[in-house]
Amino acid sequence: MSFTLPELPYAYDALAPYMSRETLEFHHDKHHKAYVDKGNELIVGTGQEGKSLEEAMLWAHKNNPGLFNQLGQHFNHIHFWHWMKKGGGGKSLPGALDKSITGDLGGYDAFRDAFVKAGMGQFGSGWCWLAIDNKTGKLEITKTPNGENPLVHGKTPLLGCDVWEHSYYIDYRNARQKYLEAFVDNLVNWDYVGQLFEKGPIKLAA
Ligand code: MN3
Repeated sequence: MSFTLPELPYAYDALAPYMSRETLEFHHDKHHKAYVDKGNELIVGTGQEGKSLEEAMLWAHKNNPGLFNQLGQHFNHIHFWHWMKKGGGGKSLPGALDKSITGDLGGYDAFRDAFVKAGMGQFGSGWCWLAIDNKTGKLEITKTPNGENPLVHGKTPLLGCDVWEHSYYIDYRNARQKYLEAFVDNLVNWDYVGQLFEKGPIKLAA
């Protein structure tokens, strides 16, 4: 079984003006597609064909960095499209998630501040995250370089923002902070984040 590029869960112009049709056309149709195509090419002969994306990704993280770059980014982008919606963002969090954000992170405003700071603090390409630490069960804000994600560090991603320049340069040029603020304030699909929170930690055999 090979990996496939999922359709966007909304129209290309649905997220405008916060994320334009042009950005989504390049980001989904070119960048995400390239991760899928290259991942399918590099996985041949590794023994990981037919494994789930998460299992193959975790294997590649330890054994095959070139393949990991592609599979990590495929995993991240599958979720990234669902982490946004038209009319999203702001404080409309599901109750249980809101409670944990208050308990573990000090409330929504502290979350917003830490999430934007993590995205700004990631030098070069990467991602910033809201994740569950699988060991403690607590929420935390993290950042990762390139195609890495919290899963390879024993954590479960609930929300991630892509801070590769291809995600914001068309709409925001070099203003990464404006992009991060627009993502949190106007795009986050809290319903999807809440669903992942309810599912709880993803635990994979190492
Ligand atoms: Mn990207």
